[in-house]
Amino acid sequence: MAALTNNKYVLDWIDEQVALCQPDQVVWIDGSEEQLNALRDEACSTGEIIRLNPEKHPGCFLHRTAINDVARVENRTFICTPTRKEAGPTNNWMDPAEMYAKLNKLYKGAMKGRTMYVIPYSMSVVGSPFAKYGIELTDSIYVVLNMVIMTRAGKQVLEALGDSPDFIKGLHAKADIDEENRYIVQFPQDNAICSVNSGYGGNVLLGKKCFALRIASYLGHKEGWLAEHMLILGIENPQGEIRYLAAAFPSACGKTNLAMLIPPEVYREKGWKVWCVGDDIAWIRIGEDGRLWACNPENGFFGVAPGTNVKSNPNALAATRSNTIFTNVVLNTDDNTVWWEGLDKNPPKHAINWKGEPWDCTDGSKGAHPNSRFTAPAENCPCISSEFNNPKGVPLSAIVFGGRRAKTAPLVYQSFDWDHGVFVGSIMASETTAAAAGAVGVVRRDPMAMLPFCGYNMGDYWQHWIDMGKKIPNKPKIFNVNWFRLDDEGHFIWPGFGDNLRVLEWIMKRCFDEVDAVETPIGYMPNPEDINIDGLDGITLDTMKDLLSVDVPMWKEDLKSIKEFYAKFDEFDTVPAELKAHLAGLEDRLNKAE
Ligand code: GTP
Ligand code: SPV
Ligand code: MN
Repeated sequence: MAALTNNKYVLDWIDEQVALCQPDQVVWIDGSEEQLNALRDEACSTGEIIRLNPEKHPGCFLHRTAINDVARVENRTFICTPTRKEAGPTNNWMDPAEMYAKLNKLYKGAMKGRTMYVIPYSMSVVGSPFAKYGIELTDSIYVVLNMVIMTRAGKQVLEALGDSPDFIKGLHAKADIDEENRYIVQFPQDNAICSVNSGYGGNVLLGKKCFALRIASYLGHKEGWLAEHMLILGIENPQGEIRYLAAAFPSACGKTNLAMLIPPEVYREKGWKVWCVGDDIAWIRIGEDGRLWACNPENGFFGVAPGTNVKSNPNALAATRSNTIFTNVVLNTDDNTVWWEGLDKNPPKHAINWKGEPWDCTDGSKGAHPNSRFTAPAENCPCISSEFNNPKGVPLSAIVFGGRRAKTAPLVYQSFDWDHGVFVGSIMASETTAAAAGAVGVVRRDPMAMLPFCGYNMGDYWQHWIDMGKKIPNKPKIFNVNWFRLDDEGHFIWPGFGDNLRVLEWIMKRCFDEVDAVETPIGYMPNPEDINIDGLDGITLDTMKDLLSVDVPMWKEDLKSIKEFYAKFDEFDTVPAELKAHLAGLEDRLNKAE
């Protein structure tokens, strides 16, 4: 097939990868429906994807990954910089030359008998000054079909790139889906990403975590902006004013749900609305007006399926009705539709589980994988923001950090100032989830929800946040939230989901000086009566007092683990002095509070 560009940097690089991987043919993805339909048909004929019920799910497909390949693999993800210091203590590191040698052995001949697809794609709106371009080479039609949903992909990207060398090179080969030889590797200095032996989501959709977070965070550090694991949403109040915030929660901790929330009835009646700008990634720059502006570089949602239902997230559900790819959910063989745990209380009687086996919903096993996902076009979402396609993004009034903590972290608190907010982000901790391979439910430090996604030394990243603060005349205020506090019986105390707007309302009021707060050792907290609990069943002022309490002994326990975490950086001495001072300040205030 003829190349879709004359760009010699692109052509030379592809020639090299073709010589290495030895595909039978090379197919350029132009983005046309005609070409995509042909690929869908081909993938259906080989069983790679299954076409779902065209009435109930027009344009939708199901895909099952290999059972050893269902989540990101953090222990096999590397940042290959010339020195280990540049990657820092929280990333796996290998010398670039050594890693290339290892990878080249795995790529050699890996596409024999297969087709190499060339996917030109753009993160953010094609042609805008804020867009960045990538080319992903892959031997997976599933990857092609996901990338055209998740990014702006096709020949218009090559036209916008022209003859520039400024693009991110991504090479993905499924090879043998061998977990022992699975590698997800970023080479920030080379603008290059290599992925081999996986066919799952974040490991292979290279525009997402690999480019838009790991490589982009490295570029942001060099160029003076931020690439963050954040949702972006707008809250429209009854006066019709829209105020925006961005929020970083670790994987499977509620970004998609918060980004699309439907206000509780008592709010809806008054005219409150929430608009979704993004659900996973934010690129944040300082605007000419001195505020921070955030845009979502993606074009779709790669969302967690389990738990998504008409009540928890009707907007996400609506977004998945058409032109969506489902991965690792249950197939209902009676009507060719999909199901997952938490969708409704009627699991299908005749079904195939995520592993491709006949599934009896009464046998106690899960039908869908806990990290099963939907890939849905952003334009399908009923609450998509009118600013979604504005490459400048939206101005931020607040930045919110949050994690999944059964104890310790209160429902919400506000940092004293920007630097303290950076400290609050740096000490974030959360229980691990099924989004990454490994144990689930273990508390770990996950600064700014970027532990698996920061493309350089995390200490330098914190310093970059501190330095950014000095350059932003109109800084957003910084908060921390926790929707996941448990009672003694192990139930969530806070109802969460749409009701989280009640907390966001307080946050926005703080940003516009419309409500007072109480000063505590950890930050400013709401007066319990200042969170609106109208219309909430079973939540009283006492519940709010409990959710908003600071347990000093527990925080002192946490201090130990924060210190241990910071100590990891001693080797390179990259923890900013500002953060060390804030740690000492927190300890001091906790001591005085006893
Ligand atoms: P990634 O796509 O992995 O980055 O995840 P995410 O941060 O977008 O998480 P998502 O919104 O998909 O939520 C993950 C899980 O948390 C789902 O099972 C949700 O049902 C659950 N969840 C989300 N919001 C809340 C909440 O407010 N309260 C409770 N209790 N659970 C929630
Ligand atoms: C996450 O794990 O944070 C995700 C899913 O958003 S993945 O694309 O697999 O990284
Ligand atoms: Mn994510």
